[in-house]
Amino acid sequence: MSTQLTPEHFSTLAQQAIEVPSWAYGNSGTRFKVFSTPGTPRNPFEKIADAAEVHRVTGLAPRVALHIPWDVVEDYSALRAHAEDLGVGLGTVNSNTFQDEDYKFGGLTHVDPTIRRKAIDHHLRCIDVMDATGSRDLKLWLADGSNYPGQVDMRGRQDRLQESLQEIYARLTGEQRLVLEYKFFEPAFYHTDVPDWGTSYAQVTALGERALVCLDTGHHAPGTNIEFIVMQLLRLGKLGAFDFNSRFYADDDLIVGAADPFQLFRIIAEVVRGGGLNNPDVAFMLDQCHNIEDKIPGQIRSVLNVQEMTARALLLDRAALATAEASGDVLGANAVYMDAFYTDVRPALAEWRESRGLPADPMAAYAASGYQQRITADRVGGAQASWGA
Ligand code: PSV
Ligand code: MN
Ligand code: MN
Repeated sequence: MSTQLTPEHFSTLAQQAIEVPSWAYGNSGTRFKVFSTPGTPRNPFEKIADAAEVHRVTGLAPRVALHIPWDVVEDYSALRAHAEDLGVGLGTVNSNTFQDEDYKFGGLTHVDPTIRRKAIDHHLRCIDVMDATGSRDLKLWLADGSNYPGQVDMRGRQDRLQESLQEIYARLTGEQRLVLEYKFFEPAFYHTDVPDWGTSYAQVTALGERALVCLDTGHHAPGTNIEFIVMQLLRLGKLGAFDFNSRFYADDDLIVGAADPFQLFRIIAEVVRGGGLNNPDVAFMLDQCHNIEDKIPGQIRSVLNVQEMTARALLLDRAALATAEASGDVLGANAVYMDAFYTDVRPALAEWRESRGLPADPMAAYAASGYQQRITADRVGGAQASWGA
């Protein structure tokens, strides 16, 4: 049994890239209260600046995802240049068809062709944004669904969804991809039009190769074996992206690895097993909201948690595991698995960071940098972000 990180492990870890969401830096909360944080960004340019801090102290977060219309700016090339000046790039463009009165009964699935047209056009505009930002992925998450049995014809909505997606997919060019995120409930409470990985898989498979599934770790019923889904989607070549976060109850959007580090370990172990680690076809992204904690340190903690669980997953002794599995050694196999999970890799990672010119303790380095004090003094009237109800 080896529980030492090797140079090979470190070179794998050096390639890791985790995209951070622009909306994590804005104020967020629940339907009860949105608490404001001093220094909150007032525009997308300031969100990018905050995200660049996360990358500066961790070397882990080279791209920032946008949400349209939350991150609408006049000149996306200027936003891109601003990001690049700060050492980061712009990543996934997330479409938003859930905050407009017209979408009360759905967008891409709506029974009324004029509303459907509006929702499709929004996505076509998102692709225009991608052209300007150099983003590869368009991510769709649909709030579409219904609250009462009989309220809608679920079958008709699947058909209309496919038609709408066909039109959006046809507009993609070059390396651009479409990733379709599923969620089992909320805001709709009876049925959701893309509730599970199977529906997302069926919809994207009908589109083509550059359409894939996005798995948000918070979007499953409690008790779901998420790592099984990860395994299956990798096996099928259809896992396009992760939205990482953690949850105690529903779509809590808490810091990834905070609620259940073992689950994060199990997920990343399957990613490694399935060839999805540092594989450009599988985008690692955070989708989180920091309701009460400071946002930039919240994001730093998050990417470090992913790095830490990746290191532990890399320690899994695959040969010993395979031997135990093949011989029906139930407890032996489980012991091999747990040895990797229980290994404390933090001191080794700290030392390795320093050897690469990064701070051994990125949380402490950010706290000592004075950045938080500067933005608190400079920015007044920060934006209420995004999501939280
Ligand atoms: C929806 O719950 C979701 O997970 C989708 O990814 C959205 O784009 C994101 O949250 C932010 O609202
Ligand atoms: Mn998500
Ligand atoms: Mn969510």
